[in-house]
Amino acid sequence: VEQPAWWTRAVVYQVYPRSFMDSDGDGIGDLGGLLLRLDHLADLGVDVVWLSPVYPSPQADNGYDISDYQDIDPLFGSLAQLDELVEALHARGMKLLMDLVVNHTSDAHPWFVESRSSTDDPKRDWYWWRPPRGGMAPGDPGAEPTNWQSFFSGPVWELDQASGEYYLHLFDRRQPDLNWENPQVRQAVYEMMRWWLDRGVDGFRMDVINMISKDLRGRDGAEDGHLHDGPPLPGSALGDGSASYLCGPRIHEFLQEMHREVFAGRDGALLTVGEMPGVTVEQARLFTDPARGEVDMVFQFEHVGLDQGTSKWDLHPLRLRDLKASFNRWQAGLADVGWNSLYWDNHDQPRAVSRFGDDSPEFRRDSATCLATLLHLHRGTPYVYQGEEIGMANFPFEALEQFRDVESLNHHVQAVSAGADGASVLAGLRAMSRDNARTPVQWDDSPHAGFTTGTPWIAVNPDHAEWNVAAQRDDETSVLAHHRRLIALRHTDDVVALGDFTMLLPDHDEVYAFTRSLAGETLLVVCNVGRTTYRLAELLPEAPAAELVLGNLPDDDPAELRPWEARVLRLP
Ligand code: TEU
Repeated sequence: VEQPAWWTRAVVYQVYPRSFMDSDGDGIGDLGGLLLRLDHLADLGVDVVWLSPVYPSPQADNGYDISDYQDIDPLFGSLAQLDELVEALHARGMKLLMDLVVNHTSDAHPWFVESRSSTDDPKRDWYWWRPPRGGMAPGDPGAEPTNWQSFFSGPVWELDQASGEYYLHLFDRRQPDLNWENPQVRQAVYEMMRWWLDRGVDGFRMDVINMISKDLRGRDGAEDGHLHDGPPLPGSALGDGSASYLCGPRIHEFLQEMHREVFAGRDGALLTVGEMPGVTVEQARLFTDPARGEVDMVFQFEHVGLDQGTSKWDLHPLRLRDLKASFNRWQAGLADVGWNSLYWDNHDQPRAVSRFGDDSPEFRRDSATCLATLLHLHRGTPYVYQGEEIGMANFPFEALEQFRDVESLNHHVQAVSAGADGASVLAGLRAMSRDNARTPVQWDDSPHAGFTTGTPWIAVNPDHAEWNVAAQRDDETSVLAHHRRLIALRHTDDVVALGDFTMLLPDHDEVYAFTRSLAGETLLVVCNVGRTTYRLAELLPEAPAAELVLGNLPDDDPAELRPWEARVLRLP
């Protein structure tokens, strides 16, 4: 019998370096700061650190616009410090995942600078260049080769005046997309990846990796024929091109090639996770089937889309039964083949306690620990995003000047110029802006929360006086202590790591319950995702008599399930 992979019992912690810890007083977090805080991670018990990009970058998208894949931006430190980080993490039994952003580069990357320099430059074909739409002049309204809207508002095509051609950028115009059809591009990426692995890093989180294969052929199959327009997007003059670039025709071929060229022969101790917006369960089974040699697990986006309407700014209340149906489908779909990653938060999502929990003073601690229990007890590898372990909440944004994120700022410009009312655009930003996740980690109650001695690049949440690491470190009832226990439980309990998943009470509007079973042992997990008190026996007759393995509230009445209470019980 084959041993389950090491990462089936691992927990990953994501560091967004700009907001984690600043060591030099410039107000921006750095590697020196991360090195100072490794004890926090060791104390939490996490196994892997995923580090968001620290490479040289103009920082148009906080480092997701890379201008050199094989160095460290002086803003964050040096290669020597990166080596020091690898060594220090390994010494503590932790691994390091680098962020691999190879769907696009920065427009300042030498590859793009060369590519744009002339239409016959050898690197011209490393990016997606196209002439204006048939018969139109460069720059004419609507002359973009397709009608696709970019993730960060506006068209995905940017005109280069010098050549009269457009280049493709699915994200910001300063993030041109690499052309993976060109084998030289792929080899250059693989070589860079091997260089990092040789340096001692333990794997990669792969940014929007399901977008690297694109179909830009026209309807008649000709490259320069009429390209595919997408269906119109609600409230926009532009269209949805995702059918042409999400999980495109060669995506599995490219990932298998990458696996052969980069990971083959050294996979065992490594970890790969592919970030895949729009991926379906059926596709994820293929991506994560170990026999196919693609990636170990994927980030899917279904559960973080359930509280949205036609766009991420169009808010809808989450219905718990939809969340259960979604998780249940992913648990079942990747049960016999493949593996799930589990997350509420990352640097692109608002804070879970504010979004899915209840960040009012009365229920903030309890809802943060309830959500954590719910997530960590599923089958899959849990990801903890910096600050989540202390219940950090959304920022009380009041004015546009407080935002930093390119996505938020572009959206505001676009929405207001399209006639939307400023106050309602701001309300959407307040709830959904990625900046909610990007305010500095709250280490203590000092003026800048112990994050920096300078002026932080984005404001520290005013709630840091109460909500901070120092206040929770020695408090066994804290959100932090609860995360420590959940992580330890996954390390010690085979049922948590490997047990089968069965959803219970699928239609209940407030209680989320399931079992995990392995070799005759069963854990029952019951979480009250709301403010009502329930008689436990009326929900799950076997629960009151079961042994409590872990709970998030003081255990004074086993018969009752109180607001935001979560219990992990062992059935006899
Ligand atoms: O994000 C990809 C992505 O599609 C989203 O999470 C995106 O940020 C969100 O949907 C916008 O509404 C990845 C990175 O995680 C993100 O930080 C980068 O900005 C993006 O790719 C481009 O590299």
